[in-house]
Amino acid sequence: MRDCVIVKWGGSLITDKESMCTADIEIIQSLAAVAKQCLDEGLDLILVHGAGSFGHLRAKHWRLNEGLLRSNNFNTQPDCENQKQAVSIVRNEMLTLNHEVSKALVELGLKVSTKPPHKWARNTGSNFDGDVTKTFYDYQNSICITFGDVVDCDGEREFGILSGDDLVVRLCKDIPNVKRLVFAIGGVDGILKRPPSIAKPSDLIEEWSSGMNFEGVHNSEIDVTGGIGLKAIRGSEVAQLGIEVLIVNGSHPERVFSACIGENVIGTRIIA
Ligand code: IP8
Repeated sequence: MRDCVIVKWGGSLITDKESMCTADIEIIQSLAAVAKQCLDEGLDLILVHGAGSFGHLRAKHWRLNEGLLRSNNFNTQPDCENQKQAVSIVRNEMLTLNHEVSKALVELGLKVSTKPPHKWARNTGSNFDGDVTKTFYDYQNSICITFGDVVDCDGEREFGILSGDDLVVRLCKDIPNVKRLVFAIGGVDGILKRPPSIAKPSDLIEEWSSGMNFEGVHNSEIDVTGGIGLKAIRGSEVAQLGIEVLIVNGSHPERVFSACIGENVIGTRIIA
């Protein structure tokens, strides 16, 4: 059996986070080329991508991460009047971003198979409900892609945000031949000792385990999910399964490739 690598392309890496629904096509194409190189190396690859400016901005405005809020006065938007409309708009925005991702892979001659979470998953957190093995039945024949999404939830919440960082944990648990998990993030080389704005190269934490302090970027004005902190926590859950976990700067595609094939690379390795 071939080794499988789960790769998460961060939303802030593949989109311009400040500007609503703007994909960074150049980065997406460079990462797609890395995906092809990985297949050429004989790896199976499952791709998970974040939302960036395609999901977070509107999800934040409508507080979709809190579920249905019956007694709240929201400022309406020209194209959206209530939370339920926002749910379907964000789902469509995610499909639009996914289309850009899929297109870049297909243009390189790769076969892709997209699994939008709102069609197969329920509830949030890495323990969400959904049959991963059945849904990803074809991961050895094509690049299966999934992404952070708004999913239906039980009870009065009705809906919530399932982050790509939660999806990767379940993929690592349920797909039998996963060898490593690679987070390709935007703007930083990995987990840093000091805030990214003042950090020097020597502030990169090369090996991180839970309990170690760090300063991360989590723009809570924009993000409805957990930024680097959530990646660190989820990464350490995965490391405990005996799977290698790396966080690398996705603006350097060659680092993403090295991480995927298990070479030494600039970045943070998460250990159990
Ligand atoms: O960027 C968030 O997914 P993430 C999904 O992987 C939405 O945390 C719709 C905001």
